[in-house]
Amino acid sequence: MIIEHAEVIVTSPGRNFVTLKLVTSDGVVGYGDATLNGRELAVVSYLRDHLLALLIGRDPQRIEDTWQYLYRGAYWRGGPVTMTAISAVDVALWDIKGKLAGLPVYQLLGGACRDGCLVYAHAFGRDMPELVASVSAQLELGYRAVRAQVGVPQLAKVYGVAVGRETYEPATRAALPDEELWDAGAYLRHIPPVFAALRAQFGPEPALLHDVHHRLTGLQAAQLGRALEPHDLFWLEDVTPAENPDALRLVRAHTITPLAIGEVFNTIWDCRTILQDRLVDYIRTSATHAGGISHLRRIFTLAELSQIRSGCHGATDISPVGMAAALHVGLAIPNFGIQEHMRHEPLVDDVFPHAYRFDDGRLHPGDEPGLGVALDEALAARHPYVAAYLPVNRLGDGTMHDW
Ligand code: CS2
Ligand code: MG
Repeated sequence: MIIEHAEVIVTSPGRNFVTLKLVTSDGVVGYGDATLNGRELAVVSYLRDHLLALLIGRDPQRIEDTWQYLYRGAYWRGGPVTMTAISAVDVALWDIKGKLAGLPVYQLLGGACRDGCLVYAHAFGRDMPELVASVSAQLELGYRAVRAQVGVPQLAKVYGVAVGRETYEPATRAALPDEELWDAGAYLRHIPPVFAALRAQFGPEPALLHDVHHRLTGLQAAQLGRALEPHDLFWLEDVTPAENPDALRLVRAHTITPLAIGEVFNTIWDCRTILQDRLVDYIRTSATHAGGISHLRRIFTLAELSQIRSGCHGATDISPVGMAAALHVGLAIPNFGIQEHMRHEPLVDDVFPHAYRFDDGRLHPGDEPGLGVALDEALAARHPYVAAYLPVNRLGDGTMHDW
């Protein structure tokens, strides 16, 4: 049996998704998520112009060899575009292997270590009343963990808070990125009372998370972590830009607030220092951007040595294929922590019918052979790609900052 057909399907049911489809000579189909928010077409080209021809004729069951062939064979290695493309190939091959075995992928990974994967939902509000209502709504849906993002009075727009729409979708369909303004001082003054109010409202039970989204210096993050300690957050995410582990070292030295980082990491080598030096409590790498299922397992195994748990990225720009891959890994590893579950719009679920199900605050990947996700190609074709960019962030004096 060989890989006989390979194609990249780009669709935009409300937001852009890139999906790799592999078909074996026996007609078995495998899907991989190749979505890189704001830079989708770079991955499409990497796959279509450089990788697909290399896959035709290969044995689809040689997953690791294919991973190594594509990773070491490129010479130029790592980074989001290359690794998202390789991740999609890896996930599609695991999908095929599960279908060939008649087993869900998690069974191929050693079977379930838990009944389901604890997930966290997104809540946001421009102000406290809206945020409280949003957190309540997620708790009423059955979530036991909720990420809370809130507007900052001095800032017109802030990460994680939708303005003028029901759901938050950071990538805007426009010819140029949206520009946002950032004021760390205003943010640092505003956030601790917000979580004091959330704890007063909801008590100690719900797991509350917050995403700083790469914007603080080490010292600012240490100040925030320490100020939030009385409110017992499940985690504070991306407190500093992920590429600087020394900033995290400073944060670690000053606060016991749990830290999570890694959604922008693309290989185990990106994660190595922060895992070996225990600079975080959760690692957020995803199957879509960090080397697929094969590599995600390696990252979580290294994390396990430092008692660090998984906290996979699961925003709406991780497609249902990528979400399913994360859930199969999450069900099968001993050091699962939590899975982000930013729900897709119904139309996305129609384009990507899937077996994973929400129940009692957890997601289970289902027991269909492979990943348990399909792609309705006719419906996908009705929603062509639309150029979209993630916002950029500037300080008050115009200086570019991390978004
Ligand atoms: C965020 C994402 O979900 C998260 O934790 O960091 O919304 C992130 O901004 C997007 O995935 C970027 O495409
Ligand atoms: Mg994040």
